Amino acid sequence: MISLLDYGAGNVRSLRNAIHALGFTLTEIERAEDILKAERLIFPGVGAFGAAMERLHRLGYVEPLKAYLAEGRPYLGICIGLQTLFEGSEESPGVEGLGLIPGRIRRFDHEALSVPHMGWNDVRVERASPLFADYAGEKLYFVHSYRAEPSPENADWRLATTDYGAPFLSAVQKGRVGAVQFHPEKSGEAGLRLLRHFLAGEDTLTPDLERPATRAPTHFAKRIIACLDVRSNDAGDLVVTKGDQYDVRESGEVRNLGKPVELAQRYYEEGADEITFLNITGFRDFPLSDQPMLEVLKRTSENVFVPLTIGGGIREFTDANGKHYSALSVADEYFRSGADKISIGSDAVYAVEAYKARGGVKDGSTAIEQIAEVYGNQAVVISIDPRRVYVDAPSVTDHDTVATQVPGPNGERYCWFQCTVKGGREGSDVDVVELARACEDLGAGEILLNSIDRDGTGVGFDIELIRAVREAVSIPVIASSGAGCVEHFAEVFAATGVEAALAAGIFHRREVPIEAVKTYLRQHGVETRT
Ligand code: 1PR
Repeated sequence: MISLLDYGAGNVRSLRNAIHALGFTLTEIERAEDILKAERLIFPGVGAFGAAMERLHRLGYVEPLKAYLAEGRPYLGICIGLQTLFEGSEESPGVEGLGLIPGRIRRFDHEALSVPHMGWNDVRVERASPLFADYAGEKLYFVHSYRAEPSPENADWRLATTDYGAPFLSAVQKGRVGAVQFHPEKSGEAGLRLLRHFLAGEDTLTPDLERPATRAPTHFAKRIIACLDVRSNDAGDLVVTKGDQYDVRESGEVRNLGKPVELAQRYYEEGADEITFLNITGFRDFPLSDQPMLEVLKRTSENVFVPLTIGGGIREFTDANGKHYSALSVADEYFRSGADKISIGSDAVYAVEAYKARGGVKDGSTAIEQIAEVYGNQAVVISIDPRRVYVDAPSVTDHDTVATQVPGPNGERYCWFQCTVKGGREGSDVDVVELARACEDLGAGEILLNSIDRDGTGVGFDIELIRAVREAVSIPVIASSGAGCVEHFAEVFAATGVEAALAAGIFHRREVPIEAVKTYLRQHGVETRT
């Protein structure tokens, strides 16, 4: 009997799906007494350390969980499920953890590194464990801003380490109690194999499973993301579409490049590191009444075991009957349907306009703050739709300008990047640099940086735009819009240092396979997941 400790704070649908896909059945921990009845317990902690501990206390789970762990019964913690085994965390000062492992969790150095550590990295397995019995060095998916450091006090727990700046504990195990910092349910086939070992009961450390300790450094990969812009066509079918500079119609018809669930499955099999769905008419249709889109997400998450992001329409809303929905409740529904991250477009611009008007003060009122508080910063992506505004000189505008190599229509040598809303239909007085900075301050975990000028053109990413944003924030940045060939990916990574690059048209039209992008990048010294 496998029991899942889900305290209702995030998306554990993907873990449930992975367990079902592996042919196992699950029971849910519904009350404190269920914990000591469990035969094998999985705790996929999500969100912040303090919030997780607070919920465990509120539900009366802390004492039975400590008792279960003290008896050394089979346990697999994931992410926060690893961190809560320690005494405490810098993330939530004053909050006690379960205290099974000595030491405290600390934040990554965000001065030196892009934080969260979000993406695919290797693990260095340092002891023999059935969990890693057939691990062949594949990269696994991590997303976290805090980590446990290896120390003499926790040496007897140390199972695997990973380098990000310095080494951190990516897996711990003592007896039958183990935990991993990465997400096996989001780590493709390699993650599923590891999960299967735990589910099948092969969890005791056995001395005959010798694994030579390796000292090789691990390497964090650049991510390649496939993006599906989704909307209803005029016949009412949900289709993947693709625009040129955001115009998705051709001869009056919405372009139809395929069915969302099938395309997402194809990209998973072809090696996409992540898949993003953008509900591009979400700004006008209320997403919670858009059941087909939620269905797409549910069906995709049953068989796709890499991170899924969904955007479009995340904002507060009052329906025709006067019922009010918060942005958080819209996000809740997306997470419940299988999203790992949500992306906010138009509403982020409105939030930053209000934040500027308040003099850059956070008051907890924005969707970014509210969703990040519950689901963690890493779950909140800001999708920016900027457009170039050319000027003759920096002095004519208050906005951050760049000296451009791509002059304007009248030969202008400077431009700023204006944020837009409603899929580029309306401009704002916020530029990309101030938007990115403000959203980072409000608690966003990642920036998805589109470009209306480059979208669908295939002429390459807008390096000047991407560099300006990459330099302004320390959260990960995804370069998007304009990819036309493999060389464009190498160029954007080399010139800007972004963590990920996204494309749509060339993948949908099968002009460039994802694997060709990765092979080319590896040949040019860029680390990717194979
Ligand atoms: O404003 O929170 O409701 O979110 C709406 C979302 O829909 C935003 O993330 C916005 O970027 C997106 N969106 C709105 N209208 C369009 C459109 O195309 N008419 N699509 C749109 C944005 C940009 C990327 C595209 C890349 C790569 N599409 O998603 O995939 O540009 O394309 P390429 O590789 O073919 O060049 P809200």
